[in-house]
Amino acid sequence: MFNDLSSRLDKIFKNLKGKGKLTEKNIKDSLREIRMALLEADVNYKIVKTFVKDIEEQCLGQEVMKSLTPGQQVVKIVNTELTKLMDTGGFEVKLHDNKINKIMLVGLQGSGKTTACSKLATHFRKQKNIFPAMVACDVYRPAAIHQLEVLGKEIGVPVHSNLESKDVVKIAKDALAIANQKNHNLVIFDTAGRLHIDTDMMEEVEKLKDFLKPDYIFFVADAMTGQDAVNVAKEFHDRLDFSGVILTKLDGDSRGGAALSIKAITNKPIAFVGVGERPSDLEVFYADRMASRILGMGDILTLIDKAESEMNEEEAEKLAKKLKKNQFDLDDFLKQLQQIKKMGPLEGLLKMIPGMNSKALDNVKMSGKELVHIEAIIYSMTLKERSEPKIINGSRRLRIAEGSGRTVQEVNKLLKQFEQMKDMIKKMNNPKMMKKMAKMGGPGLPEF
Ligand SMILES: Nc1nc2c(ncn2[C@@H]2O[C@H](COP(=O)(O)OP(=O)(O)O)[C@@H](O)[C@H]2O)c(=O)[nH]1
Ligand SMILES: [Mg+2]
Repeated sequence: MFNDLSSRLDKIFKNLKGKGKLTEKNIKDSLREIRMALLEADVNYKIVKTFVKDIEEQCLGQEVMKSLTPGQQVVKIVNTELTKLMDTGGFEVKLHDNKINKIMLVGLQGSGKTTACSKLATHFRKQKNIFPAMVACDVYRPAAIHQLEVLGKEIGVPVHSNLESKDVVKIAKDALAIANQKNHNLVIFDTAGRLHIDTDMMEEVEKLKDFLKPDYIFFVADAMTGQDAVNVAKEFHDRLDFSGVILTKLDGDSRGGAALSIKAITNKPIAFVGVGERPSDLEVFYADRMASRILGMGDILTLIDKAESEMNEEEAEKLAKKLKKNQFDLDDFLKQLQQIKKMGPLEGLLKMIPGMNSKALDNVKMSGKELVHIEAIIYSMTLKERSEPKIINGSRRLRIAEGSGRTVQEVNKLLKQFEQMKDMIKKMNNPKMMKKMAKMGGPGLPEF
């Protein structure tokens, strides 16, 4: 995500690192480079101009903080300003379980609307008492209707569609009646996009909006299209006054321009970001976290959020208790690994941990295959061995290795890693931290 921009900013800050104090000259030099970096990231030039001016004023007016080096000071200022650039002061989707909440998605063709429907359904379904359904209002392409139906099947969320009709208002009306009958309290409407802004399309979505009076309209924008996405956002905003933006394809090599310009141009927040093609690849957007991600500070909070929503609260509590009493056993260890697996590709998660640059990542890469091996080893143990790993002597190790089709060395390695993890747990006794860690998959991700 925003790799070019991140590495350019990193270089600028590294250059400042060697400087004893901030002078007007080194600030000016850095600002010139920040300006270039942002322009190259396809950020709107007017936004860049104001941004750089704000930073300059702050840098020059800064009291020299004893605790920070000049480089750190600039990073801090840039971080704050980047956050401001994307922040609209908190945005939250509030759903009510005693009415039908209506969400409508709009945007150009290929921006990711249909995928986003399934992502939102997956996301909100995790909330207690929310039962989503989806509606295919992209009526011009049978393939689009089919796509939503396939996604619906995949995630187990019903889809209302009507291949015979081109009347989106009628389809929406029918869908609401069915939702009412079947007690669905969240209905997400997929709409048709075009390759470019087009009067017919706009009129249709306006008509649908007038009928539905949706609780939220999200404009779905493809981050890869940079400034174009922002221009289109403005036109959609002028016509529809949408509530927020879902910025998709941030997992690709996008330059960052869209993310950094959309709020300034529309004054509407980015509500969610799409980070992959799967229904689970959606993250709530937080300006401060995105800023620190851009600055390569990782995004530990997103990681925790992700883990929290994947792991049920009760399990986490139970584990936290066990960790506290130092009763963590191999079964828990296995559960943690499976948890990690469920959360998605490990690398993606590891990247969110501050300090995990690509080099560090190479050292801790654990492929899905290795996880499968570990599972096999633990499954080959008896229940007693799992809860009391101390009893696993030489002959037991041999038996486990044979049973799991792995080597004794691998069994030894696993037991050693488990001991290390336990050791770390022992050293930690902050209950709050414990709970967080438990949710995250143990005290730090195990190194393999
Ligand atoms: N990598 C990636 N691909 C995405 C994301 N969101 C959507 N896509 C892909 O983009 C293409 C267009 O998405 P679709 O939902 O059909 O767009 P629509 O025309 O707006 O409905 C599909 O191939 C999706 O799999 C995302 O966040 N990341
Ligand atoms: Mg579509």
